[in-house]
Amino acid sequence: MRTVHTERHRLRASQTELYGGELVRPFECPERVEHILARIAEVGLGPVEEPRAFGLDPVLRIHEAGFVQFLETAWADWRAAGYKGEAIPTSWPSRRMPRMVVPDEIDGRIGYYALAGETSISGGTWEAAQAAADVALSAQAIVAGGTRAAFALCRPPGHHAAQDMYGGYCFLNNAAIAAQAFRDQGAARVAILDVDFHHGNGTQAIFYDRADVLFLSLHGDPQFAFPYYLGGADETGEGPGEGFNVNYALPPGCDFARWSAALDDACARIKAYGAEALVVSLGVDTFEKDPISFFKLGSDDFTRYGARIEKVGLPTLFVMEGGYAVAEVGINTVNVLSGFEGG
Ligand code: OKP
Ligand code: ZN
Repeated sequence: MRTVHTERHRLRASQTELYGGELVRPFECPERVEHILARIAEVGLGPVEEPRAFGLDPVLRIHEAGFVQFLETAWADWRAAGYKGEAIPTSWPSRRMPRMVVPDEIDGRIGYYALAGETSISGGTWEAAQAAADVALSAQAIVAGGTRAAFALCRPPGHHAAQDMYGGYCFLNNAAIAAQAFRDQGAARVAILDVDFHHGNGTQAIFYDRADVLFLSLHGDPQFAFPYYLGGADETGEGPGEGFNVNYALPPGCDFARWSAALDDACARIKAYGAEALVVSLGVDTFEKDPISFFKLGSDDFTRYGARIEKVGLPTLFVMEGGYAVAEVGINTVNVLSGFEGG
């Protein structure tokens, strides 16, 4: 399988994550990608290629222009305000504050666009996020060109980012941007299967009122897991999108038997939908040793489920999302891709 990757992911090098009241080194760190690349080489998965630059047009098919402008200038604006640390919001437009006007001052703007406070913005964040979108679009072009599958080794990840929200380590929704590219190139129906441990709230929000993109997510029940405020099984879409959003909210301790039963149901729905392309939001934080998650998949289970996804029979784009057991992230990620190839 061909992989698309760029060293520019290293520009996302935040030093702080607000965690338990402390500023810790972010779980979403550059080493994650190094482990994946090393494993790709070790097993001989296939070539690793540079992305090309697609510019902002495909990004703006998904994200609001004001939000993109915010991301582009947030770090400079934060520095200009005289702050010494990385950019972290402290105010939000919360439930009883529905004014929904974008403030001018940076503290107001950052809180307006943030969905959570763990994700610091630092120098280079925008450049890396844009590079990750180019990685997704370049791998999408490989699949659209007739290759059965490709791997977009995106970093930072994307599935928590919505039209006008960043957070949960995500800035631009790489999978959504790629899915929209399939649509814009003529695919009538596209499915997005999100197997990251966390609910893909951003992807759900982006496609919630649309029937042309089916979104399915297997994740930790939001009663117990980030992002907490979306991801229930009762969220099925709205308007024309009713019936085209499927959430599998799974309990703490969920093992492969239970998880893969949900996967099989999702795969059957993707087939019945008549999708012409499949985008997989591939997070490997379902692993039993993941430091911030609570599922119990073993490394061999990733191989098994890669083969099951292959059986759906569709042109498939894998887009990297989470996975924080850094030493095993390469093994688990490449197991999914090898399992697909052997499926
Ligand atoms: C990003 B992706 C746990 C806090 C969790 C954010 C997690 C973001 C996950 N105490 N904080 O979906 O892997
Ligand atoms: Zn995750």
